[in-house]
Amino acid sequence: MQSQLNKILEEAKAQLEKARTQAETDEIRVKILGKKGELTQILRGMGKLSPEERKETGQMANKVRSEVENMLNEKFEAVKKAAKEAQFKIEKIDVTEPGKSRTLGVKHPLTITMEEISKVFMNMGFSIVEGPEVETVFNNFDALNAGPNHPARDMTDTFYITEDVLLRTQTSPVQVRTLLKQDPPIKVISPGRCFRCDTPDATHSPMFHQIEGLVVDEGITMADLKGTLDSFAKQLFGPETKTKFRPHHFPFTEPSAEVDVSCFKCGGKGCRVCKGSGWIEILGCGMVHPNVLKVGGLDTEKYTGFAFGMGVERVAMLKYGVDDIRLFYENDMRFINQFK
Ligand code: 2NL
Repeated sequence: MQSQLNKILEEAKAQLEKARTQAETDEIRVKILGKKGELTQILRGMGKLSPEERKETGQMANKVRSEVENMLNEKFEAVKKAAKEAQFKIEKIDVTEPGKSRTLGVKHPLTITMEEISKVFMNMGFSIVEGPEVETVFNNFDALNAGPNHPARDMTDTFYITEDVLLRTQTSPVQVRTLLKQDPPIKVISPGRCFRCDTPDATHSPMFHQIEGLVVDEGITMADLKGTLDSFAKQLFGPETKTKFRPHHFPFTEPSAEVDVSCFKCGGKGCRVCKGSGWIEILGCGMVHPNVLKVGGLDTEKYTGFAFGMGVERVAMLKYGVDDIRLFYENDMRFINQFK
């Protein structure tokens, strides 16, 4: 029996030497110390021995058991530590490595320009209104005093969807919707996309953007129009900017005018940007035609108003020195990324 005990101790030593994982160590523990383990069997069989033998063998068995237990525990801790170290090696992070930089998107130059213009008017108390790009012929033409034979209605200039439905050619129909829906005082701007049947070239695109404005209240005069647009020009192009109102014609306003600003590049001396004239045309405007006010059911003796409209592409091209409108729609990142 004592030689059996020695054999168990030796085998335990040899097997533990080879064990590499916690599971393997556990297997050895069960094989020796488990319910049916080799050492357990021996301890059970001791009842058959004489009292002297039992004492001696018992002491030895206990010694072997505690030695095996110590060895097992030591090995168990060692493989546990090794496993942890291996895991750490896999999960190691080099915090000194340079980070992966992500490229941030930029705003489109037309968005920047549209937001800049909108901000100036918002600071003067205007609200922003939006409307559909697919409009009725009524909102786009009839309501705006463009008679049944007005040239703007021409099939060749307008994308008609049906006889009564079209792609809006300006954002005025949004203001018409406002007139139909809201009582004065009205003070709104309408930025948005517009469509005209134009062949693309350096200054034309069948899809473009406009910002229009409409102010209607009691006692609105041409002086309000001039003051508002002069202040706008100074805020957008700089405090030294001068404005010039030239007589013009639009069906929806009377009187009508076009507004020039003194060249923000040369200050009025004449340069490439203003084509030597010192002035740059920037928008169209006028006092709202009584026929348009009547669409909103307004008493034209009581209420008057002014309106204006400008092309966002034109302003952006002037501001950024872009010489071809088509660059705005090509989404060439080399172009877009210049407007950070
Ligand atoms: C231009 C000229 C303009 C308007 C737009 C307007 C709208 C209503 C009533 C009266 Cl509801 N007028 N809009 C007025 C004058 C000029 O735009 O050259 N745009 C690029």
